[in-house]
Amino acid sequence: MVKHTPTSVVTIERFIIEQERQFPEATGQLSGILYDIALAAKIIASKVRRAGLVDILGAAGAENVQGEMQQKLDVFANETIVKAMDHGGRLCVMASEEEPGLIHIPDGFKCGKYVLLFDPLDGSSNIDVNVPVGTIFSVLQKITRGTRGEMEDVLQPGRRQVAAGYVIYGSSTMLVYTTGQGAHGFTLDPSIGEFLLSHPNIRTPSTGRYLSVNDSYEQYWDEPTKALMRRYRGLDNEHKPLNVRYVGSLVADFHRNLLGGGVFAYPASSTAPKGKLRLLYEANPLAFIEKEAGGAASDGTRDILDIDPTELHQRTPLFIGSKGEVDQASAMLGGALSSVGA
Ligand code: FDP
Repeated sequence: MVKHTPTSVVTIERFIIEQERQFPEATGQLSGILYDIALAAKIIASKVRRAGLVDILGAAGAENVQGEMQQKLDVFANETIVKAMDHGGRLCVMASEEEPGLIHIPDGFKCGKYVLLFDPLDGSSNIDVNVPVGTIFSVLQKITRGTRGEMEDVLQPGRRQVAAGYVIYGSSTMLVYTTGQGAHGFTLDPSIGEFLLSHPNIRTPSTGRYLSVNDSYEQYWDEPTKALMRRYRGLDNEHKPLNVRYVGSLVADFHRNLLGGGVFAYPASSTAPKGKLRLLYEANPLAFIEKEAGGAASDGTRDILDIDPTELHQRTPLFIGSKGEVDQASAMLGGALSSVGA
C-alpha cells in the first residue's frame, strides 16, 4: 500500500480505491456509496457557506419527527443526500433524522445490499448564528432476504456497521470516515472542489483535554452523573480538571475532542431519561469512528456499539471520547465498558 505523507496530494477518490484494492473480493459498491456521500457533502457545503448571503435561513414551517423546528437547510440537506444516493443500485433502504419512516428506493431503480442511515444536518439550531454544523452517516449491510430493505435491516447494533463518518461544515469542510481500517480525515479544497487527505489514521489521545457537556441540565442529573461531572472538572480534588468546551453542535464538539482528546457527554436526566441523541445515526457512527481512533463510547452502562436498537429514532445517553474519560463514566455510572484502571 502507498504510504501517504502530509506532502502527497491524495484525493478521497484515490484513497477509497487504494483501500478497496486491499480486498480483492470487494465489488466496489461500498466505495460508490462513499463517493456519493462525498458529492452530497460538497453540495451541502456550498449551500451552507452561502447561508448567510441568501434568504434561506429560518424555519421551513414543518416540524420534524422529533418535534423540533426544521430549518430550510435541513430539508435541503436531506433531499440532497436522498437524491445522491437513491439511484446508484447500492442501497436497499435509507433512514434519516428528518423522516419518520424508512426511505425506500424508488421503483425503477435497482436495490443493492447496503443500508444508509443519516442525520443530514446536525446542530441545525446553530445555522443562523454561523456555528459549525455537520452531517453524520452510518452504513450497514442488508440482512433480510427480499430485494427491498426492511426495518430489520436498519435496526442492527452499531458493531455491524461497515462504514461510518461525518462531515463538518466549519472554517473548512472536512469529511472523516472509517470502513474499519482506521479513521481518516479529508479537507475540502474549495478551489478545486476535491476532498484531500489531511488527517490520515487519526488517533485520539488516551486521556482527555476537553469536557463537552451542557451543564445547565445539572439539576436534572442523578447523583452518580453529578459526581462524574465533578470528577471531570477536578472538583473531587483528586483529578486535574478538563477544559470545558461546548459548542452545542455535536459534530463540532466531537471533532474537536477527537483531535484534542476529551469527552463529549450527553447524559440521561429526569427531563430526558434516554438522553437526547439518536442511537442509529448519531451515536453509532461517531462511536465507530471513535473506536477506530483508539477511543470509546458508552451510554454509561454499555458500549454504544453493543446496543440492540428497537426503534428507528431511538435516543441514547452518550459518553464518547478518550478511553480514560469514557471508562470513568462507565465505572461511576454502573457499566464496565473495558478494563477500568481507576
Ligand atoms: P440541535 O438540537 O441543534 O440539532 O442532535 C441535536 C443537537 O443539536 C446536537 O448537535 C447537539 O450536541 C445537541 O443537540 C445540543 O443539545 P442541547 O441544546 O440540549 O445542549
